[in-house]
Amino acid sequence: IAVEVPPVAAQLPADFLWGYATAAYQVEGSPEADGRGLSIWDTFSRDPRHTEDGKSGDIATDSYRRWEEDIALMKSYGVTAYRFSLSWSRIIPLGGKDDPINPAGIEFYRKFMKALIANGIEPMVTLFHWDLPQALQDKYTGFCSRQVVDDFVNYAKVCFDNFNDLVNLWITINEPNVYALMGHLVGTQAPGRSSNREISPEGDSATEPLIVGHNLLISHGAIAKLFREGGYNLPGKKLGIVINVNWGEPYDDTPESKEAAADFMSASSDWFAHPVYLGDYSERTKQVLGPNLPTFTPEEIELVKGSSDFFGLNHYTTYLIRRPTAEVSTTNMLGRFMKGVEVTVNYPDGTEIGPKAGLSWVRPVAWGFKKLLQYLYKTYGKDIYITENGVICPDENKTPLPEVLNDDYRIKYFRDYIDQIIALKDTVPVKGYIGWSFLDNFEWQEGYTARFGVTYIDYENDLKRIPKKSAYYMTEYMGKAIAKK
Ligand code: GBH
Repeated sequence: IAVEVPPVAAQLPADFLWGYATAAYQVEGSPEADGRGLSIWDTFSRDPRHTEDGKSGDIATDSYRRWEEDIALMKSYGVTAYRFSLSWSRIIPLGGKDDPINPAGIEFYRKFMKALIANGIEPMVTLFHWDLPQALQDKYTGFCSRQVVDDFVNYAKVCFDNFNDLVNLWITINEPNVYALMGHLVGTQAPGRSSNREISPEGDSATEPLIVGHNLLISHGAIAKLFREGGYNLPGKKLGIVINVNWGEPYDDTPESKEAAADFMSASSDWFAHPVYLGDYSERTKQVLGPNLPTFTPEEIELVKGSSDFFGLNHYTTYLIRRPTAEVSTTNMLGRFMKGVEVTVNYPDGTEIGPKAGLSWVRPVAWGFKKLLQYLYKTYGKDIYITENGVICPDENKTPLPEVLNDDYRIKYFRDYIDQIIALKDTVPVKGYIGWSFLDNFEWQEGYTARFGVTYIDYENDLKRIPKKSAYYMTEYMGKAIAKK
């Protein structure tokens, strides 16, 4: 595929990290290979009612077996980093601190990381991207219980002991806010607990997401303490958390909409970022999330405060925020969660905030990204890594080969978003940009029907990897935009 990239000056620093992300359960497959234990995503997605196409991640993109081919492809893209996650139940099949370690799991990830490094690609490693060992869910309801903290810290220690010589950038948790809400309020992601669901309601969604969030925060704090006090925090190494934050723009100029938007931001970023960067839940978060929000002890406030070396940001889109009205009913994850916040994509005059994409929640709105970056730096004062950003083209799933490879819509999205980073380069320190995703993959509740990759996966033809036009474009564009070493 031929791409035309306009001339661009090298404006990003030579050490700017650039690459793509995936997560273990979304790409690996081979759920039973080499002693791996089951995770809550195996259990959840093997029930065909839980995914759009009725399929599980049993095969995914088969990356557990095709890792050499994947690394070669990545190298051809010219990336300097790859963000991926470790499968907890490959490393400790039953998950707990007294359970045996699986040497084959460790061996796999070591050879994988060594191969990345040998190809000039920096591993950016997430410990937990949602695939909790099923045994821990069964034993004490997973993150609903405080017991998870010791098991999570033990798993982190096993990872630090075995991989720290190969890893400079550690991420503890991917999107704790999404895990808590989708798994324990909406119930459309594992462990699928929701008292709001019509089919088999489980748990108490008024309290559980908040308890899960709390236990995730304490786990993160305890892991950061281990990292720093256990001698792992050597020069050049960093550890942080990744939060999913969309920008909430006031729907109109009224004070009500402005307050609603501030509430939205508070419950999306402050909920996790305030304890981590500033200490404790913010007053506004306490108000918006209400009396079910657990309280930290003074020791826990200190444990969690300052526990992330950077702000890891997964960002996809922007919403318009107003106070609720009778005629609009909110289906959005956060809108369901917060009283007094209505999430919409239509302005008062009916025009839309951005063009439709291949999934309803992910409209491109690059100016919202710019406002968000300014807001996050002003509020939390940390270096930012973009750890996920991406989109699906309209009807991408219904478009056949070879037209599907012409993903100009994705190219425009990436360009517009990266251009915001360049525009802010002297005022907001963004240290890296990781696109979602390297490959089309198992998109959780959407199954294989939502294709976020710069690489097309031909599910009908032995999972063949075919670079989309965006892959070629990004290689050219980032190759020019990042200064040479
Ligand atoms: C990320 O989540 C994940 O980290 C990644 O694994 C995933 O593949 C990728 O993005 C693409 O989805 O019910 O209308 O509120 C993104 C955060 C939050 C986006 C939940 C979809 C549900 C839409 N997700 N949200 S709604």
